[in-house]
Amino acid sequence: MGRFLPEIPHEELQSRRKKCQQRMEDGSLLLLFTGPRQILSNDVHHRFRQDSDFYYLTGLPVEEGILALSPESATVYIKPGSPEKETWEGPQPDIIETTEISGIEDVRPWEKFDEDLESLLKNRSALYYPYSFHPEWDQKLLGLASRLHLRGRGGDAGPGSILHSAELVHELRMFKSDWEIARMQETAAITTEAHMRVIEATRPGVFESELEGVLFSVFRKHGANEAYPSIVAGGPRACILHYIKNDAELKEGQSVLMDAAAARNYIHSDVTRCFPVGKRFTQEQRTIYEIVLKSQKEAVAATVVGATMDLVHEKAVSVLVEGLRSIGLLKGTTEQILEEKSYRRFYMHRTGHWIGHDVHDVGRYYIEGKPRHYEPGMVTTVEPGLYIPQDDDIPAGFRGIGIRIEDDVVVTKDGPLNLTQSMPVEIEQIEGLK
Ligand SMILES: [Mn+2]
Repeated sequence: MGRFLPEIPHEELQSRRKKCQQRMEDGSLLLLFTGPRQILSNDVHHRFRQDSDFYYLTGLPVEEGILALSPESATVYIKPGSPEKETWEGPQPDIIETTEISGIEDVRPWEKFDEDLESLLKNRSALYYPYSFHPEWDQKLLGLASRLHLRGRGGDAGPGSILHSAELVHELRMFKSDWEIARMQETAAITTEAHMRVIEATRPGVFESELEGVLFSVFRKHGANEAYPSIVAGGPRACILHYIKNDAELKEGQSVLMDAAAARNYIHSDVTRCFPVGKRFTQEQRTIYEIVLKSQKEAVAATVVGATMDLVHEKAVSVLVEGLRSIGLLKGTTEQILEEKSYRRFYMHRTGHWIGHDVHDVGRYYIEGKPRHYEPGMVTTVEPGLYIPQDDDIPAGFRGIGIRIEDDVVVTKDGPLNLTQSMPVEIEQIEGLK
């Protein structure tokens, strides 16, 4: 093996491509493109982030590549590196290395794509591609497809229909293989280690940014990166759902909401834990924490074959509502509260989302307008929370408390498999780390 270690075994990639090919219409073609490099500022780019669909089917890190998949064949076009590019950016896979990484035998240089394009599109029953994602490809593909139709007298035609590649690839990506679940377990373990290091390092006077640095050092130690911008929110900032400034000083008596997780080779975790800045939660923080924990446990237990995202959400909401009624923050009957949705003052987001090669993973949540039933191999987050506003009608001790507890759960035929179950979640466990 040469300069590149494949990140995904060939058998795994081949099984994904085969499943994709079996879902394609006879005589159709799928085209996928690498993601464009994003600019950070001026002429400096972000770290390259591969297109998830392209990576899922090829395992290739190349910045300029095209996958052409028909029900019978797979071809990859790549721009091999030049000595000059390699001086600046290091080794780029050549034709042979591209085969070694992807297991795809037919690898061609980028320039060949323009030559091949007409024969690739001609007389196809359908073309699947991520339309309106790359305007330059839209122009090229739609332009040629339409010219082929105009030349119909010669006996040829363009693709009969154009379908979004999501129809094919995203549906496959929803169902995780055993190999993917094992990788998700690894990122969950890295995430667990990072959270525990942060909880140990938290004390009054520490800044949120320092804790973010602790997370990052654990992620990088394991060759991972942050799966999304980490949220390290002390005190009332926990009620800002997408707080990512992470620049404030932590004070005794506050709790921290940390929504942060690792991703490695485009396999993501998404985990939230809450912990006190000092040694112990306050009584009010503890009260809110216990309500959210009960809700989260029941929602995880409800993540079973045949359930739906909506059912799990309703389960989580019902426990939160009972808890808020018991401490007087919500008044009225449960039915009224659910009917009027007055709980949304304290719980305004959904309870879960798919997770995988994207942190908010692809795949439909509804089929023909109805919530989709859980099937084995689907992976979802379960993340109820409560966010108590700093309003005059709220008892002082509860104002500004924000608690969310989030784990990643695999639906299996034997019940929910919580990938982050080894992470401390009970109050005693969390306070025990301090
Ligand atoms: Mn999440």
